[in-house]
Amino acid sequence: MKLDDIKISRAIVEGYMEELLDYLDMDVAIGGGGPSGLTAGYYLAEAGLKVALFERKLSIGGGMWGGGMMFNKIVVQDDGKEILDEFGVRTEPYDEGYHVADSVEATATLCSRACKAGLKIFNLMSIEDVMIRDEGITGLVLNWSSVEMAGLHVDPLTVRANAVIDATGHDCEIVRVVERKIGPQLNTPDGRIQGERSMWADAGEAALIENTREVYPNLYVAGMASNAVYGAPRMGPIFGGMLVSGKRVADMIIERLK
Ligand code: 48F
Repeated sequence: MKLDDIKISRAIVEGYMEELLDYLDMDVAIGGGGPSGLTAGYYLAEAGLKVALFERKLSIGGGMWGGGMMFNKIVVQDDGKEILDEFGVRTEPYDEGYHVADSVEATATLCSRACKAGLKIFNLMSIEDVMIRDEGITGLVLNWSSVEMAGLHVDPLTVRANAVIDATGHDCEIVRVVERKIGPQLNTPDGRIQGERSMWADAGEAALIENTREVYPNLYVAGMASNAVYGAPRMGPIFGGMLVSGKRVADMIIERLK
């Protein structure tokens, strides 16, 4: 077969544009492709919802590839192991209630299973703003990460969603935009972002589940963004809470939208 370079270009441009057009309207838009965003995306897609995830970086997986200080292992507790089991990620028992997984296998598998479940991932896109209407958040404002990185003066485009998840990690970037735009109206004690506390695995993991919630109408937080918004500790390379938080936010949205 003789290859036609232009046909290859056409296949890529047509395929991408078709999907981008399709996802201008969706049920759920997720910001951030770390463990919590991927887990949420998997369960939402499994439930039959139309869901896309927007990730700033080239690679999906956020802070899970590097394990702890580049020792590429992650630790999960029993409830996190149950989720890894469902994904088909192998774990080794360590001590009672502690399980160890290879972070590369875990990250790659989460990404693969979420895509196969029907989650559409757009990488290399940065969320720079949200759409705010009377009823709450109604969508995301996106631009190419390369535009952001180069500091180019290029206007963004928008996508509409019935629910948005901030899974952007420690910086809780989506909630931060909302706070900046509308002032202290978040569902937190003083309406503002409370800020992440110093590392304490036990307290951080316990608080995370409680903190996985709707922080403003139609805007949910999951993963490390939850603890950053609600003023709870970070927890380092223990990932059970991230997975459970992703599942929890998915369950909350499924119950609401279905
Ligand atoms: O940081 P990240 O892995 O978030 P997570 O799911 O998991 C946290 C753990 O990795 C770890 C931890 C475990 O105890 O504390 O840190 O809460 O992934 C967040 C992803 O969001 C992307 C970012 O590139 C990363 O891949 N991201 C952040 N801001 C934006 C964004 C944005 N404005 N637009 C698009 N993507």
